[in-house]
This record gives sequence, structure tokens and C-alpha cells, in this order.
Amino acid sequence: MGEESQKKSGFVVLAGKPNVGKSTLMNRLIGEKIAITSPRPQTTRNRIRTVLTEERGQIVFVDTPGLHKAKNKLGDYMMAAADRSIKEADLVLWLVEPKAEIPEAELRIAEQLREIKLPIILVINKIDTVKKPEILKVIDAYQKLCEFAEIIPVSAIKAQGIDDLLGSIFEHLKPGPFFFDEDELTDQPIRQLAAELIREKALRLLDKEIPHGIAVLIDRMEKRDGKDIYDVDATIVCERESHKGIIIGKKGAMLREIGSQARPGIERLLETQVNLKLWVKVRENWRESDLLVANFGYSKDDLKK
Ligand SMILES: Nc1nc2c(ncn2[C@@H]2O[C@H](COP(=O)(O)OP(=O)(O)OP(=O)(O)O)[C@@H](O)[C@H]2O)c(=O)[nH]1
Ligand SMILES: [Mg+2]
Repeated sequence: MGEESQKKSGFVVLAGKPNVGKSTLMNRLIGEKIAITSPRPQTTRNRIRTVLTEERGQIVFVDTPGLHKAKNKLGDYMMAAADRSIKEADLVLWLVEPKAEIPEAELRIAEQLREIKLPIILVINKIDTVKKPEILKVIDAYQKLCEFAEIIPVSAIKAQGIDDLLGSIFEHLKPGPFFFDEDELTDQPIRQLAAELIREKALRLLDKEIPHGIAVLIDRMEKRDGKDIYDVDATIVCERESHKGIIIGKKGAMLREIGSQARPGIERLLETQVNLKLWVKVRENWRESDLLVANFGYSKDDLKK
């Protein structure tokens, strides 16, 4: 754990509405895929820390669930995780989409952020989807809302503006000790990363109404005796019998597809071959149950302290 007094360090939280590209941007900033991403809002469910260590210092990025009105216990949990992460940060990256007509939800987030006395970098993401003059209008509109340490347009997907953003982050951090070993990349346990990879493929492959109701549990992750292969058993939990049928698909086709799309990522993670078996279970309204939400890996531990 290097302590280099002249080097910068700090916690930088990525906050914003669901689906604005927080997880995509965090992965881009660290150059590795850690957080799962999908076109569906509310993909990220817990706080995910990743670490970037370089010459200038060490940044701990904190990815958070998109800020929205919670509609169940899982939602409460997600918003508590986001709020807490924002309060504990040294610097906020507020991600927005390039829309000069500021959506209502963004106005509420601006209010929330104004109360927290932290420097905020406004990151206008997805600039690959608009023309330059439009970006200027967006900057103009947001400038009236809050005082920003800086405003930086980027495209997480096309890797535009990333160096500018990193430069600006380091500029606004103070010299300080490193919080993680230099070769550490994330605080997420391997089982959690594997479960998330499966959930990501399910999110991407399944019908609209199902993904929000699923959770993934790793039941077993074991190296086979004397062989370079891991056996991984996982359960996809859903809320209704009818959903179970859809997740399994005709003659098991959907479940097989989820498995075969998730396996390569898990193999990269474990650096070995993986034999992945998936199961589906119904737990009605689990998102409304404190106990089940906690059971499915959304532990409230880090919210208490
Ligand atoms: N065109 C474009 N799409 C992007 C960009 N960044 C992210 N996306 C897409 O936006 C969608 C949402 O991305 P995520 O990274 O999952 O968004 P998020 O803010 O983490 O969402 P939640 O976890 O639900 O809060 C995905 O389909 C991404 O591919 C970008 O720079 N340009
Ligand atoms: Mg996310």
C-alpha cells in the first residue's frame, strides 16, 4: 500500500439518472469491464468500487444505481446505496444525456446535489448521438442549474473526452494516501462479478417486464479435482411462474443462450474453463422483502456503519 504524499487520491462517485451511461463510463475510465451495463434502466443495483492507479495518483471510482423514485424494498436499498456513496465521495461526476431541454428528473437531482457541498464535474455523456452545436446548448442549460467545478462532454462508448475527464478529476483531487493496493481493480468478490455477468446477459436477452424482477445467486463455484476447470452452478430468481417459463424458453433454449453468453466472461474472470449450470426459481415479490433482498446479495451491511 504505497503512500506517496505528493500523489493525489480520492473517491469519485458516478451519479445520475438510470441509463445515462455511468457503468459504461466507469469501465472506460479504468479500461476494464467490471460493472455490467445494459440498455435497461436500473441495471446497477449496488455500489461498485473500482480503482485506477497511475503516475498522478489513485482514483477510487464508485459506480451507483441510477437515481430514481424507489418503488419497492430493492429500490429503497438501491437509493440508500447511491445516497451514501455520494455523501462519502470527494468529488462527484454527475452524468447527464445531451439534452438541452433538461428533463424533470434531472432538476430533482440538481437539487439533491446542490445540498452536498462537494465539487461536481458535469459529464455530458453520449455526445456521439448529437451534433456539436447541440452540446453547446446543453452546457448552457446546465450551467444555470448548479455551480460546476468543470463541464466535460464525453462519449463513453466511443472513448471521446476520456483523457480530458481524467485530467480534470486529478486536478480536483487533493494529495493523499492510496486506499487500495496498486494492482487492485475492484472491491467486488468474484462470485458477485460472476452473478452479475449472468444477470447482464439475462437483462439483455429477456422481455422488458422480466429483467427488473430477477436476481442471480451463485450456488457453487468449485475447481474440479486435478483439472483446470471450474464447476459453476447459479440460480436465476424471478417473481412469477410465467416468468420462469420465459426465462427457460422453448425446450430450455433461452436459459442455454443466457448461459452460453455469460460463460466466456466468467472464464475470463476465473482464468480457466468453466462448466456453467443455470437453474430458475420463483420467489414471489422478492423485491418487497427485506429478507430476500438481503439474501440475494443486496446486503445492507455497508449502509449501516
Ligand atoms: N450512444 C451511446 N450510448 C452509450 C454511451 N454510454 C453508454 N451508452 C449506452 O447507454 C445504455 C446504458 O448504459 P449503462 O452504463 O448501463 O448506464 P447506467 O447509467 O450505468 O445505468 P443504471 O445502472 O441503470 O443506472 C447502454 O445501452 C450503453 O451502451 C455513449 O457514450 N454513447
Ligand atoms: Mg449502471
